[in-house]
Parts: sequence; structure tokens; C-alpha cells
Amino acid sequence: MRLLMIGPPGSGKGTQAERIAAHFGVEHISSGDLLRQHVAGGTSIGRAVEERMNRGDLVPDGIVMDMLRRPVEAATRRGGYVLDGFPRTVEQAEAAYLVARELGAAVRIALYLEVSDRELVRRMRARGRMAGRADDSDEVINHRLEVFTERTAPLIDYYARRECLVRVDGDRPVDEVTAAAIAGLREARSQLDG
Ligand code: B4P
Repeated sequence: MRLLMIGPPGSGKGTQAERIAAHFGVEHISSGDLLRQHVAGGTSIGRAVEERMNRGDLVPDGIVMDMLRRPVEAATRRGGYVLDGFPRTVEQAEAAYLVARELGAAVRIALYLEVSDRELVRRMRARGRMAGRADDSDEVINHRLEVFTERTAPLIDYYARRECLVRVDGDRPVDEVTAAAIAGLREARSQLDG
């Protein structure tokens, strides 16, 4: 399985990607987690992206693409992946498609987690109190939602046109969202294979 997770900030991409990857026995790769590890480790990538992440802006496409290339290729060889947080823009999706096609590893399914703005804000505020993430302050949360609408939401149409989009109502308790996602993915896979 090669799956992309799309959703607004705080929609539960990380939460669900981990569970879906475990269910299908593939790797979970998170662009956000990898970037945060670079920031925490003070690497050159970390220093280049820290300010943008703290402001709630996307980091440059080239940095994300270079950072993900190796883990994605390795996971493809080992049977697949759930890629959470990438692509974030149509440009990233197009560039990734060209690379993946060369490797014979084009993605077949994208899962979109739909969650109301009100619930997104509630979750990110709660996470801000628990985990102290610099991008979970009120001002940055609003900016991240705007960035999603402008830059990432067009991906929903992009994948719907390619007939590989699975939509899941993410506005429910974690276990219910996981069950709906797995059911939707099984159906999509049987249609693709059938
Ligand atoms: P991400 O790490 O992708 O962060 P996110 O969108 O906030 O989180 P996610 O949707 O995974 O939510 P989570 O499961 O944690 O991105 C962070 C930053 O990295 C971006 O702003 C950008 O700067 C940069 N970045 C990443 N990828 C990039 C790319 N491709 N290009 C450019 N820049 C990129 O869930 C949120 C909270 O809700 C958690 O506390 C969770 O416990 C809770 N929760 C989850 N599901 C729930 C449910 N069903 N009910 C109640 N609570 C729930």
C-alpha cells in the first residue's frame, strides 16, 4: 500500500496514519515529525525551517522533497507506506508523481480527513497546552488554517479528478475515524484491483 494523508492542521493525520500503517503492515512517514526532529537536532535543515514552522508557514518544497526521498524509497522497497503531511501543495504532488513514476511507485490512494474549523481549533489549543508546540498558539493556528485553504485544499480536487480520493469524516472519536478510514481504504483497493 502507498497512501497519502491529506487534512487540515490538527485533523488527526498523524494520529490516524500511525494506526492505518500498523493495520496494513506498512511504514508511517510524517513530514512534520521529520522536520520537527531536524529542528530539535539543530541540523542545517532544522535551522532553515524553524522560523517558518513556528509562524505556521509551509517550508520550501525542495527541502521537503529532498528530506523525504530516501525514507520513501526505502519504505517502497519494504512494501509501502502511509505518508502523512505530504504533499501540501499541488506543486509538491506533481513533482512527487514524476519521481514516483520513474521508480514504478506512483501513489494510488489519497485519504482526506474532513474536520470542522471549530473542532480543529479546539484540538490544536488542547495540544498546545499538552505538548507545547510553538505552532499551536491562537494566532499561528488561524494562519495555518488559511495556509491550508489557500495552498493545500486544491489537492482535494487534484486527487478526486484522478479518482483515487477516499474522504473520511474526521470529526468523530479516534477509533471511529480509524474504522471508517480502514473500511474506505479496503473498498478503494478492491475497486482499483478489480
Ligand atoms: P504536521 O506535523 O503535518 O502537523 P498537523 O497538521 O498540525 O497535525 P496532524 O493533522 O498530524 O494532527 P494530529 O494527529 O497531531 O505539520 C506541521 C508543520 O510542518 C506545518 O505547519 C509546516 O510548516 C511543516 N510541514 C509539514 N509537511 C510539510 C510539507 N509537505 N510541505 C511544507 N511544509 C510542511 O492531531 C492533532 C491533535 O488532535 C492531537 O493532539 C491529537 O491527539 C488530537 N486528535 C486527533 N484525532 C482526534 C479525534 N478524532 N478526536 C479528538 N482529538 C483528536
